[in-house]
Amino acid sequence: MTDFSMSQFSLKGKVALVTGAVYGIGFAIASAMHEAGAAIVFNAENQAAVDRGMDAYKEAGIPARGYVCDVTDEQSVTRLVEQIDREVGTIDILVNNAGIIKRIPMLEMSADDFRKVVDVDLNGPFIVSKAVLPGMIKQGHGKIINICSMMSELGRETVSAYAAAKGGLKMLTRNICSEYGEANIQCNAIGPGYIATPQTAPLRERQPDGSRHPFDQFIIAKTPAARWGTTADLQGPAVFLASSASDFVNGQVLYVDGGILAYIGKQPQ
Ligand code: NAP
Ligand code: GCO
Repeated sequence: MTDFSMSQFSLKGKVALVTGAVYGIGFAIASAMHEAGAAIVFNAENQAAVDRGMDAYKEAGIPARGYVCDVTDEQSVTRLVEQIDREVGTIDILVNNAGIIKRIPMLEMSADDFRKVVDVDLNGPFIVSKAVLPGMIKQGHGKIINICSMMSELGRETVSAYAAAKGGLKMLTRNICSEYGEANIQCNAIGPGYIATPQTAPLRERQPDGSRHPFDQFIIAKTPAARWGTTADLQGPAVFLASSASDFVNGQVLYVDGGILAYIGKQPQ
């Protein structure tokens, strides 16, 4: 007789902070965690973005709380965590979702642009994790989920800063696991493939003649599933990594990529 129960996937009674979860992948993950029983809190850089998010969660019937906070601003993040602790409770689940990308050939990219991408995509997760960990350690458990990328494993033209940051985020994931696993903290990552969100919209734009964007065709050929991912494809994996069903999973990157990393790519017809 097994002790297994589907309740292992429940997030009931948990507080989940999803950074930058106004729309896109973060909003989808927050929605799934709500469905699994978690109380949802999110942040955005400004009040207008928070308001947009609150409208979206209200329309979805999700009682989320939104806070203004730039993940790169350590003092603002400290205030955010203190405010959530007072108003909602200790954060049990952190999803480091907020991120940016700048697609610029390296030789044309300024050091300032490089720093901005690394600041949001790598320093941000460090800053927020550092602020959230003490509460998790005090309560004896915590889940951190970093949103990595295909670029945690692969490079491509024009995304040097993003790839460097997402590669670093994979190693930050492993290091948080290493330092705090004994405190019953599980830190894992999700590595989405190519997902249809505003961030990848430029790569999917129809051409003037109505044909598919060359990069769109490229990704279809590189993906065994022969499609772009949707934010819904990430919801189950996120709930799994946030739940007690994954308590012995630590330091891992779960690639949700339709098989891209396993596939050499469809040969041209
Ligand atoms: P997105 O549509 O661009 O959304 C990113 C969110 O992060 C936006 O709400 C953005 O706010 C917010 N954000 C940016 N900088 C911030 C900061 N300093 N502080 C707080 N919030 C900030 O991106 P997405 O496609 O949903 O991707 C979400 C995450 O998944 C990112 O980390 C991305 O790198 C990663 N990812 C995406 C894909 C994909 O194919 N889409 C694949 C792999 C990984 P604003 O709207 O105000 O800019
Ligand atoms: C790009 C894309 C990718 C995706 C994602 C893939 O320009 O190559 O934006 O970086 O956002 O990270 O996993």
